[in-house]
Amino acid sequence: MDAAALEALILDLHAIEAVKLGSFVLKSGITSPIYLDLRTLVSHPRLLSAIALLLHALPATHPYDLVCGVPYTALPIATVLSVDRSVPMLMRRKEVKAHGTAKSIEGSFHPGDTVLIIEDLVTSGTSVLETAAPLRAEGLVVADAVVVVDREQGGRENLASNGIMLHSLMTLTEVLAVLLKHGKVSEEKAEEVRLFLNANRKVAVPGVPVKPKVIRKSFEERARLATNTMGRKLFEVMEAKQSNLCVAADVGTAKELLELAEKIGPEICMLKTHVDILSDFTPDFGSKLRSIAEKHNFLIFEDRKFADIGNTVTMQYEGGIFRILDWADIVNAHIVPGPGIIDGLKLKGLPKGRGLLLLAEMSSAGNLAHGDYTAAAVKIAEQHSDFVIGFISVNPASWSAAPSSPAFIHATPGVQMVAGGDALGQQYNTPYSVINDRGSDIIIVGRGIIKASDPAETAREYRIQGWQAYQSSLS
Ligand code: S5P
Repeated sequence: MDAAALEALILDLHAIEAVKLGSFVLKSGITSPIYLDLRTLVSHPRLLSAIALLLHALPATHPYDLVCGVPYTALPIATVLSVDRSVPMLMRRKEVKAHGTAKSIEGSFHPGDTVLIIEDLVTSGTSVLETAAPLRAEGLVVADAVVVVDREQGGRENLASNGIMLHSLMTLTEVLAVLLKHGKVSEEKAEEVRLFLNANRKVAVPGVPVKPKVIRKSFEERARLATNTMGRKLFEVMEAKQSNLCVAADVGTAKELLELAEKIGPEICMLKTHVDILSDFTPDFGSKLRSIAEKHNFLIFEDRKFADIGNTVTMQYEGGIFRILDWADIVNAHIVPGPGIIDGLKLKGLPKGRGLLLLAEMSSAGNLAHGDYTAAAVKIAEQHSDFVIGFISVNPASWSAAPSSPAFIHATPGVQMVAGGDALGQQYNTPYSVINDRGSDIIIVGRGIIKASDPAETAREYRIQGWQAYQSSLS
């Protein structure tokens, strides 16, 4: 497509409000200055048809027998292309029916046929991979994907490392340049979008060599240095499952939490709970969760954030309706009350082989946990290394007083594939940056996974990225 045609197409997309600039809260809670929504194309048949034909004209590396749109937005685009160019189509079901034939791919094909994947937008490439997986499972060949807009957030590299070449009609940078040229966006807003894009460029590039800022010992070596049994076990689980992913299971009911744990269990080293947000909590919750944890070999971290005097926390840890001590392998505490809080928790937890994480930093904007406060957390941890296994950290590479023992583990919340923040002060960094630039060990991911359309597949993506980042930082 020549420059004039591309310009006209971008202006058409802007005119039908498929490209919007402002401040948008995405499903995962993140705030983005730009929003692309190509679902609106179905109301504009001429544009829809033009786009389908342009996608067909993109040069695929392999000749293809079939096309398959990524559900749902790309389905009409794929359908128009299929009908207009007489290429048979396949449909991938997003929800596989439990009854009937339970097929995830609809349509006729022969194993060995090549399929072109059609998509509206590519960010990290996850949704293209979600469609490629069941096609490949049927013996089909997937070598190329065509997309209307490449958001340039790692999708191209991510797909390439999975054997799929991405071909796009336009990139987000091109969209921005055309809108700026025609006065559809202010220079100020354009700069905001550029900053957002730059912050997210390093997203999702498994397989691509990265240069880490932090070099560390392996989890295996560190397991041998651990003085607390739960700390050692955590390192061992991470090695065994090749996972440094902890999922924050912030769902409203125990029923949902247990279902989620069962689904994502194979991908995680640890499941983080907030038991006090479960509306249907019953005393058997702990034993149910423990049996899932044993089955999938992950640890349970109750994010209770104890913050009271030693005597009170002993009761909060052991008693009440939640009886956290009975089922949580790991809990965490603020150090605001001073070392007495550690003594209290240790009194109950150590005889049961439990471990404690100290909140040395926080991920929320404007929090007060930095500098001397973080240094104090390190000091307290070192004085209680029999029970304290590590920290909730955000940027441990920047600490002036780093812990002397590599046995301490760093777990970091505020992680999504796209950097940014939510409307209530949460701040996100990417798995790459958390592990490689900031020197953490474990990524804690909540809404990035639990709000995804396929939490299990998304957890797998985060696990792979987190683990590859770790591997590239080994000494
Ligand atoms: O500083 C912190 C400490 C914690 S433990 N910031 C956090 O966000 N957390 C927790 O991590 C928070 O309570 C939530 O359960 C999770 C982040 O969830 P997300 O949905 O923003 O990924």
